[in-house]
Amino acid sequence: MLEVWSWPTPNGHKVHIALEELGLEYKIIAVNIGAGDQFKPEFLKITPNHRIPAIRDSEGPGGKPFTLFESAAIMMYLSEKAGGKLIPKDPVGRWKCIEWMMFQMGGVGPMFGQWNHFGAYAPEKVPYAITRYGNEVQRLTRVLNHRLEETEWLAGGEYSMADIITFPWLRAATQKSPRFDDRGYIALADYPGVKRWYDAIMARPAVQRGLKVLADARPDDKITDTERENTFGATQFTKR
Ligand SMILES: N[C@@H](CCC(=O)N[C@@H](CS)C(=O)NCC(=O)O)C(=O)O
Repeated sequence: MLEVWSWPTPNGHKVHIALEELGLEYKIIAVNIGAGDQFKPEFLKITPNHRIPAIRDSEGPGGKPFTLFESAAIMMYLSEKAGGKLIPKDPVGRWKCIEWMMFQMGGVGPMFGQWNHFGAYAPEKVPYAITRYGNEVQRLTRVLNHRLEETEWLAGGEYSMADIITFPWLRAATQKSPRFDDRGYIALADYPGVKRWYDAIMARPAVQRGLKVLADARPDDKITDTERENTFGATQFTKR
């Protein structure tokens, strides 16, 4: 049994999409991070970092129970479990896939995340932070655009985990939602390479299925005081 502890945020979506693309069976356990579920002892047994996504595989390496956190590590593990699907086999493609996965983990995720934070979640507006992270979002999207004007997919000629891990962040930066109306959006029309890639990913049935996982669990609304406290307030620093 593969248990996936998750919530419908970009970091959750990437794993939901990967699971649907790989055709693995899994059980979703909702961790409502706005309500503080991430601090429950049963979740902290799976990840010491109280962040989604995290998994527990009752048939891990050596047939033994195994836990894993950090979305990129989870996606590599799932690929291996499915016989190596979605990470290219040839060395160039494989390393390019890992390169762009790291670019997401070290660049796109943290910078887009801070833009969301200061643009939509922070209790007061800090213009410097909104400009700083907004500029980084534009810069990183230009980097992706350069790549996607040269190659069909981020790893090169084939769709891979590198595309799946990056796509949900672009979706959150472009799709209209009351949550992000004050922050603003990036326009895909300004990035033709990214737009072609984005539309091709969005059209995949497994992606549509992945986006539906837990979709009704989280209102698409502005952040509440309770959510703000649990995800960014003192609770964060007193529980760990
Ligand atoms: N680097 C981590 C980031 C995970 C992460 O930031 N998850 C957020 C949701 S998108 C979370 O669980 N936040 C809960 C909290 O901050 O307590 C990954 O890629 O898995």
